[in-house]
Amino acid sequence: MNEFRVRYDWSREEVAALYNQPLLKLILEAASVHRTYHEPGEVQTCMLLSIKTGGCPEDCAYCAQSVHYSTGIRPHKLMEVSEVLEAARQAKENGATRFCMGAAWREVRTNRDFEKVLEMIRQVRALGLEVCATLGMLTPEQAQSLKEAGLTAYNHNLDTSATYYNRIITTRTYQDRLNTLRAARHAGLKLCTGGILGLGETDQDRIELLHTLATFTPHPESVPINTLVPIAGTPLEDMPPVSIWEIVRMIATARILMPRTKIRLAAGRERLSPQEQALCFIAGANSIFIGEKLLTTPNVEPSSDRALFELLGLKPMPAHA
Ligand code: SAM
Ligand code: DTB
Ligand code: SF4
Repeated sequence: MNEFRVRYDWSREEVAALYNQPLLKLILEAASVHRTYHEPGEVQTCMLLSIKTGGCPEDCAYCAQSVHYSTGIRPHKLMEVSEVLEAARQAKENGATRFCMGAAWREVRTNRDFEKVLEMIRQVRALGLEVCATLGMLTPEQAQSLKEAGLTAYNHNLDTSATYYNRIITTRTYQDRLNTLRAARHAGLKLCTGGILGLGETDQDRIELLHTLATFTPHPESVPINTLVPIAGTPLEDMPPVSIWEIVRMIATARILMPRTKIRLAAGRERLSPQEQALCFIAGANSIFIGEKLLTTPNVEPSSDRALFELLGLKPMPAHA
């Protein structure tokens, strides 16, 4: 029995106390938890593909793909199964162990497009990759179909606290989000759900989000920590960048609260130096998005990531670890 027990009964006060610790103490504690539960040299490598881009009816204030803002992205209807399979093959060749497909949908409709997505999942899974999808809201039946097609995990971010949520999105509720997560879990899918820093939220909101995530029983299998990629034309285009110290504080607290979870240093990594990224790995991050592009914005250059892995002695975590 180690001293860092996996707990689901964290109180808001306990989360706040961890979060507000002196930073170095917090990092060191997180690093100890990390070493207890994970192989510190392994980082999960996920490749994202936007299988349907733009034209989304939701009004998420950070998003390039909402119809409510003119952001200048090129919309694209659902891709063909063969194109997606080719991208997945390349992802595997480039060292990815998880392939994540994103669609700019408010919710899944049970129609021919959904059938196509199920076929994409079957074919990508047959390559030996973990498959994740993020398609908006799901019914329990749709979640079940995704599971049967071989989906590993479903991504559906809570983004921020329940309190701050309606300042960022007005076209759905926090409870809608929680319902989809419940449907996904009930179908036996792993959960990938996290947030975004830099939406104008307070420390209190971050603590509230961490508390919500850390009291999921069991914990989400992965928690992406994104920092806002500001998109011209959206209401949040002029938000100031989030400091590395805030990112590290968020990652370290998440690591202590959810010892077994993969904590992903997600969007916004492009802005961080190798030193800053190393600090995030020390604080417990053990998953990243690789590849040239996220959904609509550039990611870290693959050659820089190869150099970073070489420099820090990191290797990709095997699929289904
Ligand atoms: N439409 C689906 C949904 O919202 O669940 C799936 C795609 S959506 C783009 C996936 C997630 O990407 C969002 O929940 C949000 O957390 C993240 N995201 C989108 N735009 C972002 C941005 N500009 N900066 C950081 N994260 C972003
Ligand atoms: C997640 O947490 N971040 C990813 C993925 N899950 C779907 C998306 C990041 C999007 C960044 C902005 C863009 O490229 O449009
Ligand atoms: Fe649509 Fe998802 Fe973008 Fe919100 S985050 S506007 S739901 S694509």
